[in-house]
Amino acid sequence: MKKDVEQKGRADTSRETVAVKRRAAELGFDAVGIASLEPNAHARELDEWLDAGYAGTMTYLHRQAEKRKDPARIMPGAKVAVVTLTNYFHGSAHPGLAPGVSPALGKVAQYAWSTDYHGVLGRRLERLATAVREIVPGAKARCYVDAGPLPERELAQRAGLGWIGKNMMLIDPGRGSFTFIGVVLTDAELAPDLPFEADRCGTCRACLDACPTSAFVAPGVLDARRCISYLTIEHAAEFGAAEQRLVGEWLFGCDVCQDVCPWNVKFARPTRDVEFRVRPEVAEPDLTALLDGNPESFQRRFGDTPFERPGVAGMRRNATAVLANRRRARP
Ligand code: B12
Ligand code: SF4
Ligand code: SF4
Repeated sequence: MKKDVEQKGRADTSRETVAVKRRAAELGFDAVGIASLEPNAHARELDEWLDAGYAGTMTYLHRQAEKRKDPARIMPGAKVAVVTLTNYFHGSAHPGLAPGVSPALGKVAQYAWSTDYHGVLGRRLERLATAVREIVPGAKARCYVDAGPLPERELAQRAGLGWIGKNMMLIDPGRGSFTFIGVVLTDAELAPDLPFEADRCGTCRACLDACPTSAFVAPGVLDARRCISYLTIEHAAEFGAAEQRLVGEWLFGCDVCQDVCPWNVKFARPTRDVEFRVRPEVAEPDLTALLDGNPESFQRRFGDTPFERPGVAGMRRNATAVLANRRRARP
């Protein structure tokens, strides 16, 4: 009798798991997997990374460390993470920025070329959480995208969605790494997938060699203080002279360690997701307009875009740096 109940439990679990995954596909997620929530096997790497000071001014990473190391503590009673990937690749990079075409335009990382993904994915994940509650009556479900104390890449690897490359990105073998990760934590008994154990980087080291600021201190170890993405988005202060030079041509974020990755070159395909349609005013913004630093016009133009994170002062700092670097580079 007990065996029957156990077997029925397993059958229901897999039926419910299939239903949740099907709903994720209907909602527009490109890939979905289920991760178990045992303590993070790479907790030591996180401690070493934080102790080395590589997080710079991102002090929230220190505060969140204990939960990141033990994701079951994030939501009381949570048993699994439903982990999703959403492709944001837009294909050919920066058409307007060919040399000499328009010196007044800024270079922006692809993930920021459209409306802020936190809002778009947040709404989709809310719908997925509602679906989990419907499919497993009585279940609790909470969603996270980028903002919570979750080890998102680690959970995606555990959910079988890809491996963590030498550039630290989660790489899906069929799509590359230009993807957002979004997570629903739940106490529903869904069946975990097998982790993605293979490391498909092999002997390649293209990302490590291409990084314009030599920000990788070792494969898979990034000193964020030298990373252009950190400097232009997260760094909470004005630039010193050395920092200003490090950002080079990049106004916001950086894609170099992804652009050179053979898994992106071969497998990344442009998204057809209408909610991630390219907005020219964020994909290639006018640098001189950012210099004026007017909070009202900034809010009107960029209030619903990723530029909100550094804000009007941060974007003015970045634009000043790019223009200074261009002046220096002129013969
Ligand atoms: C802080 C942060 C940053 C910082 C620090 C980046 C870094 N490499 O740590 C800065 C501002 C520099 C940054 C930049 C970018 N970021 Co960011 N960032 C985050 C954030 C909020 C936390 C990451 C973190 O905890 N870093 C600390 C390090 C130590 O932890 P970790 O990256 O999780 O690494 C773990 C694993 O590597 C594991 N580990 C170590 N060794 C091994 C070995 C094996 C075999 C395995 C399995 C695991 C493993 O241990 C580590 C600790 O748990 C996450 C969202 C989140 N909540 O996770 C987004 C996130 C990682 N960022 C993202 C993106 C898109 C970017 C950029 C591409 C944006 C851009 N174009 O400018 C760049 C990429 C730079 C790069 N090469 O990493 C995406 C990545 C999606 C993906 N497919 O991987 C995330 C997941 C946000 C999201 N929800 O989509 N980011
Ligand atoms: S995002 Fe740019 S600066 Fe940062 S590690 Fe990658 S290539 Fe280097
Ligand atoms: S560029 Fe090469 S080493 Fe770097 S993440 Fe891609 S496959 Fe791995």
